[in-house]
Amino acid sequence: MSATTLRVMVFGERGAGKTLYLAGLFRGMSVSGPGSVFTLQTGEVDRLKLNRIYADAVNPLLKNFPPSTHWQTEPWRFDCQITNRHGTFRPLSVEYLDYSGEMLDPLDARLGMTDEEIEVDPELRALRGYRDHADAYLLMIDGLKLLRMLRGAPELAGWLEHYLSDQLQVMEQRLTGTGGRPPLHVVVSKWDLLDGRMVDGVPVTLGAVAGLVARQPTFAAHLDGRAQDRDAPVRVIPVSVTGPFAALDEETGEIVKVPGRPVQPYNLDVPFTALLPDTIRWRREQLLADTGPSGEGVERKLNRRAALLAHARAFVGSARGPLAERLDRWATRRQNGGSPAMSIATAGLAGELLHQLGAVLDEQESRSRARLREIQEEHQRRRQAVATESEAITLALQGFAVRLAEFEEKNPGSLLGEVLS
Ligand SMILES: Nc1nc2c(ncn2[C@@H]2O[C@H](COP(=O)(O)OP(=O)(O)O)[C@@H](O)[C@H]2O)c(=O)[nH]1
Ligand SMILES: [Mg+2]
Repeated sequence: MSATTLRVMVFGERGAGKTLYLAGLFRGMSVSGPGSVFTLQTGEVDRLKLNRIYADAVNPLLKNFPPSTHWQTEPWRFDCQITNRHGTFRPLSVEYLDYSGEMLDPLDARLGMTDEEIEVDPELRALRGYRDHADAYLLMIDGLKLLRMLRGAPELAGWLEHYLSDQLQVMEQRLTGTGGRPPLHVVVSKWDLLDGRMVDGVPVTLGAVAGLVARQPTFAAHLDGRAQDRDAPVRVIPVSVTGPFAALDEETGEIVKVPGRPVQPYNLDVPFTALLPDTIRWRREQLLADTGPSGEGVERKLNRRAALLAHARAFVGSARGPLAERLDRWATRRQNGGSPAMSIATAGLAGELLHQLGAVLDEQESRSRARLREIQEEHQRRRQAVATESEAITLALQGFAVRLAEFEEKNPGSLLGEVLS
């Protein structure tokens, strides 16, 4: 168990690539590499399952890719772990809910479910619970479908708008009123099939795809809503688990393995890396907006109080449970009054925490643009020195900020809307 847990609800049609993405993400981040600050760990059974899915997918001797997952709502839980001579630290956990795509439409005739069955199905109930309490959404767009749509397949005309508005509708059903819309990462799968491919004499680029997504009418309205309510940002992130090892068989329209070509994963870590920075920035913005014009003054006053500062620092190392939920609780308690001293103190704690982490993030981003390699080496050295949970989460966050800055620099069109300052 780690100090902070972020819950991610994964949206995507059957076959979009959700499960293989999670298997590839775990595979890539569970082994330490140059520049990595921590590794991902999971329970023994899940580790074996994910390894199996990944191994089958990249095994040239198995002709077919593994079949899609069944009706289930078991989250995959990944712990970020730093191990050194001081001990083992798990500053952050992320839970991904990877369900079968058709669970969002249980009335689909093929499933043959009755109203009654839908009402009582425990898996569907768990899915609704997750929707209401997710800290972030990962919306996967099937890269192969996108390619076919771009090429003008008649059965896919209007598919993107329809698909996006279906998923957004589910997100908008969120029942918990607090906190607004959490970060949304639109992940385009199977990027190996799309990247640079010529369609109508123009190469497919991330900028073009991000623009296309942002122009879909329902999605555009959603982006406007987020900007107006100061909700969390939306990113578009292209990923590939296989790289050139997979290819499109133009005759059958199927994805096939190409033995002999390398497996080269692409950007699998980026959606993971963006989770904590996006959550922190968003909550900080909200908190500052909520406290109004006098908010900064209040915050400054509170910052001078040494006891509060010490509490805020200890918070990162000691608190248990989902980060966003705790911050929500604090913010709501403050808004609802209660004892004035108490509410100011709790607001101050949340504010101070966000302030500290936000400052770490800002500083790291501006530095990382300057000297990536040097910073990675410095992080490696500091990894050895981590002695508390609080140092562990700060270092993990700095690692995320570096990777994210690197990605954003290469992909300037990936951040949609004007939500982040
Ligand atoms: N070319 C390519 N194909 C992929 C990639 N990821 C997944 N696929 C294909 O998409 C299929 C479905 O993936 P899966 O993860 O089971 O989809 P899910 O139903 O969303 O969980 C796989 O069997 C592969 O054929 C990728 O990165 N590149
Ligand atoms: Mg699946």
